[in-house]
Amino acid sequence: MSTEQEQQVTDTLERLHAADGVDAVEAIRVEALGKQGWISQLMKTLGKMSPEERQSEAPRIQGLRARVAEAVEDRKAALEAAALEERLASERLDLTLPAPQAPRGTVHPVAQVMDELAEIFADLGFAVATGPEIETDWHNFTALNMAETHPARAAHDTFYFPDRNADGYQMLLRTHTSPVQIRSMQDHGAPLRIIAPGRTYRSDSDATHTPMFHQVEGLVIDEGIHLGHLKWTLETFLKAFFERDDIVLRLRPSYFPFTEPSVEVDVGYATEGGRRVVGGDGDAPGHAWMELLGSGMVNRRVLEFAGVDPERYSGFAFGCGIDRLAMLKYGMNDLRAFFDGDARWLSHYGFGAVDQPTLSGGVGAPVGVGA
Ligand code: 2NL
Repeated sequence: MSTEQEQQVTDTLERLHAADGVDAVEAIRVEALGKQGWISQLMKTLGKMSPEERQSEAPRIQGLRARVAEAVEDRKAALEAAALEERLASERLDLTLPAPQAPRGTVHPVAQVMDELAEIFADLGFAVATGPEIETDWHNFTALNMAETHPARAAHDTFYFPDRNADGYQMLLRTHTSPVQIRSMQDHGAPLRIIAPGRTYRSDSDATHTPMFHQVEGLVIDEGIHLGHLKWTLETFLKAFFERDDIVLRLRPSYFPFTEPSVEVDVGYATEGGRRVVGGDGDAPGHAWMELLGSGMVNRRVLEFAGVDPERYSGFAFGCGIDRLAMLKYGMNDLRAFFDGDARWLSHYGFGAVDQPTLSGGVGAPVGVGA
């Protein structure tokens, strides 16, 4: 009887050893140790034995059961370990594989042009000045010698806030960045060389006007500043900005309340494949003139308003749309697309996330030299 049982245990252990999967091991376990299994049946026979017989048989049968149970667990563990080994060997993680590209933003053309302006004018000794977009009517109009009756002050041209500030000034969204220059003169006095780029607002909206747009103004105050300084500075700036040496300017007399005399500046351009390309004499065949910016010698009344002595100092100033500069340099034709926030337009016209200003070698470098 016990030799037969020993044989059965040996068989079971051999079959367990040969079992090639967890399912096969489980089937063998049920055959031996399950409710109807042969070892479980043997256990039941203990109940029918005499106490003496049970005392000698019970440890033996429990021994059989323990050997089989242990063999089942060992085989299961061995098979699971082998399966894990196989997975580890086949599922290799290649850490040298390039990671998927994270989505990257791009530099907006307006931001790019602002960077370029800062770069060019830094070479000419200008600092970048900034100031509030919500202004008083004094800084935005009065200090710029704009009469109480000036049409630009009209409510249909300017965005006004309903309440006045603590000093009784009417508040508005600045219509140009000139108030930044007024504040700079008040804070720092003369001499001064600054550009003031930033957002400006006018109650205007059509194909060529957006209610928010970007402007850059420049201001130089020192002793002996004259119109020649203005012309040279604008010429040098435009040559660097458009990266061409053949920029030709035409200065026309004009009128602004804040400058006297006032000068409208045109630039010569050619039309190539339906695109305006800046450069060349506007009077040359196939060329024309385009109005690019307004400028002039700072009106002495503006210097007085800003606390600068007009007997000692003179200065020039200019103002220009940044959006317009971007359109001309990068061949964009629809101003409204600038502020639609359409990512497809940006990926077409935008610049890399870490783009540098495209200027070749700074002001004074020969055209075409540099990065
Ligand atoms: C234009 C013309 C201009 C100025 C802006 C200015 C600023 C101060 C004093 C005097 Cl603080 N002038 N700025 C001067 C002339 C023209 O802008 O057509 N802008 C788009």
